[in-house]
Amino acid sequence: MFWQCRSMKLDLSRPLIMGIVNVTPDSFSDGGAHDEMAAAIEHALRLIDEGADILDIGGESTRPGAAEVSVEEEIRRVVPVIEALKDCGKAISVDTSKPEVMAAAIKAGAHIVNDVRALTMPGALEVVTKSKVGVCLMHMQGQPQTMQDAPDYENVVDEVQEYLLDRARYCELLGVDRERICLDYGFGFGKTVEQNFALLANTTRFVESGYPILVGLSRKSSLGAVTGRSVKDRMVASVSGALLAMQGGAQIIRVHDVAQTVDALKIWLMTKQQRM
Ligand code: YH5
Repeated sequence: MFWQCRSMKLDLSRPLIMGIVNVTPDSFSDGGAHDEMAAAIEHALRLIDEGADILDIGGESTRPGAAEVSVEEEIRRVVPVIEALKDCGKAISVDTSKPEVMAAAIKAGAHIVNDVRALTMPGALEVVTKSKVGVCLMHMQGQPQTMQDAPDYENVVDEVQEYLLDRARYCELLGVDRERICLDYGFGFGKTVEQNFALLANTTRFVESGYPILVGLSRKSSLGAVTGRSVKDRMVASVSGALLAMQGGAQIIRVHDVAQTVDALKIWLMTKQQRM
């Protein structure tokens, strides 16, 4: 199985590790724009060294209650980082919902658009259709500011699955090749702790859809709810969740802790007859 991302055909015969690179003022430095960019690039290079297959560059926080960022500011944050990394040999993903940011990122060389809003912002689908980038369509109930207020489902697995398949079909209808699409059930996005784990436990159901499945649970609050640990102490819970996602057949795992997740991947691979 492959995921076609522009010129890159990602081989999904083993799970790929997507390393998270946040380009936000608070993540790395309190210096100026240059420091912020330099720190993000340095971090990305470290993640490559640790074994990341894909780098996910994000300039806007989608955590509940986070401040919104303007189009101009988001472009200012992510574009220089993408330009610096575009020839590093790894696939470059941009984590955004804004069509203008997608267009700027694609122009700068990004291979993947990773959208927690599944290309629902006006103009987003058109930007993606005009290029050949890979796209990750994620499910979210509500909007980041309020999504955790009252998650509501009759059957979370069925409803998320139906949403994602509808969205994939619609994107295909408007011209996104099937081989370019990846789906993500959106762990932590408008779901209770129980609902998040119901999705994780049913990863195989999503894998059976035939589309590549991306899972992102790294450091998320549901892991904190179960372990009683703060964000900085959720590495073991994150790697445990990543391993469960791999065992369920997920092909792309989005993580902060690349080195530790690669160790888990190596152990997992020994139980399959596959090679790195
Ligand atoms: C995702 O799951 N998540 S940004 C809250 C946290 C920790 C981490 C402390 N973009 C996903 O990583 N894209 C984000 O609590 C994503 N799938 C895809 N495809 C949120 C995040 C985070 C939020």
